[in-house]
Amino acid sequence: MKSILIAIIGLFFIVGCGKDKKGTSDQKKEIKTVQKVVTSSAEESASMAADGVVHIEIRSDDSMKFDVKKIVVKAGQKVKLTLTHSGRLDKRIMGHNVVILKKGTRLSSFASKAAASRDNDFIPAGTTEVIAHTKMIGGGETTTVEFTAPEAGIYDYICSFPAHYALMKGKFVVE
Ligand SMILES: [Cu+2]
Repeated sequence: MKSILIAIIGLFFIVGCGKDKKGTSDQKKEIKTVQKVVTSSAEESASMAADGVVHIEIRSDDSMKFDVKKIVVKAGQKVKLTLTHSGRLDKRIMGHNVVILKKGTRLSSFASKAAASRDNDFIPAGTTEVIAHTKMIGGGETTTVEFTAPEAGIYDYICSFPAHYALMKGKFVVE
């Protein structure tokens, strides 16, 4: 599964490179970065602050990826999740958010409902499938959401911008 994912992302990256005229050394550097993100799937960035709130930082840019693929917290813990978009593209073109979904939610069906909800920041109106979500942001923006971690289990998180969830997803693990 992991090797397939690397292949897909690799392909995506090569296609992306073909479009611009960056130098070879630049390309090499970026490829390395992408591989690092994919191979370190256990990566997480949860740190406990003095106030007992767990701070999680997820970064994204103009490519469709999160730098964090797995987050581990404790049940009932207060979580402060910050998403940064360090790219340059507008949120109408390359918008990102983080949506943590309840257990049992089918990613493909949720994603298609979200894609049809442009008016509502790509969150289906009245949905009962979302535990927490940030707002949708574009390049240069940062957003934060605070919530309480649900009961123990493994939850999916995605970016709900149309078609992004195929690459922009991870596991939110509650112990
Ligand atoms: Cu996105």
